[in-house]
Amino acid sequence: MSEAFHPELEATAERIASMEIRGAATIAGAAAEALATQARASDAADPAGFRREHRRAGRRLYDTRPTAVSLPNALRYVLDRMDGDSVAELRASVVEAAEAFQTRLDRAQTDLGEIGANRLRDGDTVMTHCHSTDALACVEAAVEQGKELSAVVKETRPRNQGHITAEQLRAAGVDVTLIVDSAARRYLDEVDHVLVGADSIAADGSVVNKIGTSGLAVNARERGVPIVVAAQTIKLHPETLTGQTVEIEMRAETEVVDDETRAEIGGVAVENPAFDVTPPRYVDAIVTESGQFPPETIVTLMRELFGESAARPWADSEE
Ligand code: RUB
Repeated sequence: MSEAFHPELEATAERIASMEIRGAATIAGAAAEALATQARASDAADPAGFRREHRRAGRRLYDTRPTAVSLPNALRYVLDRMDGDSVAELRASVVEAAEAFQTRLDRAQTDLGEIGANRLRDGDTVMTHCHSTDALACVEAAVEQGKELSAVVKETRPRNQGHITAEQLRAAGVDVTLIVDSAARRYLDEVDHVLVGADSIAADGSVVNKIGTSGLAVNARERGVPIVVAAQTIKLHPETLTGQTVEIEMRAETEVVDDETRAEIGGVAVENPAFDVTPPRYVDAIVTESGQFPPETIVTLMRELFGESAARPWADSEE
C-alpha cells in the first residue's frame, strides 16, 4: 500500500468536499485523524517514503475545501511534528501529534466557550448564522452557568445549517425561533447579540464566515447590536500576514436551484459563493481560547502563534 492513500483518508477527503463533514473545527479534527489513520496503516519501506506519503496525504486533504484555514493549520500542526529516523518513530510522531491536536481543539473550544459565556446575561437573546461549534460552545457554557437564553436562528440558505443550530440549541435548553435569512433585520431589534463563528480570520481582523455574515453584521451595527465572533486560534490565517487573500469557495449551482427549477427559469447565471468577508469595523469582539480581542488587535496574537511565515508542509501539486 506504500504511498497510496488509506481508504479512510480518501473517504474523509470526500466527506469534507461533499460537506458531510463540515464546519471549520470539525474539518480540522477529521483531517488530523485521517493523517493518523494513514500513519498507523503505512507500510512505507523507509523514512523518506513515509514522509513523502504523508506530505501527499496532506495535499489530498488540503485540496478538499479552500476557505477554512483550520484545515491547513491542522495539517501544519501534525506534519510539522512528523519526526524520527525510522518509520516506526515517524509513525508514532504523527499519531501522537494528531491526538494532541484533537485534545487542544477540544480544550480550546471549552475555554473560549467560558469566555464567550461571560458576555451573555441571563435573559439575553442571540441571533445566529450558519452552524458554528465555537459559537454554540459560548451559549452552552452560559446555559450551564444557569442563564436562561433565547435564540433567533437564521436558516442559512442554501444548505440550511441553521437547522442544525436550532436543533442543538433546543437540546441545550435554549428557546429557539427559526427565521428565513431575509427576515434577520426585522428581528434585530429583539436580540442582544449577534453570535457567529469563523472559517478564517485575516491579519487585519476581517472575518471570513458563511455567506450572509457580512450583511448581518452591517445590519446589526446599524441597529446597535454587538457582533461577536467565536473563533479558536486555529481560525487565524497565518498566510494573510504576508498579504495573501483568503480564497472564497464557490460551490455548485445545484445547491441553489434544482435542475427542474433551473430549466423553468431559463438561461440565467447562478452563483453560489459559500463565504463572505466581514470587515473588522463591523465586528465588536473576537472570542478565542486566549481571551477576547478587538479585531484590529488580532494580528498580535497571530504573530505570537505563527511567527511571520507559514510553512506548507504538505506536498506541492506536482510532487
Ligand atoms: C460553516 C461555517 C461556520 C464556521 C465555524 O460553513 O461557516 O460558521 O466553519 O464553525 P460550512 P465551527 O457549513 O460551509 O462548512 O465553529 O464549528 O468551527
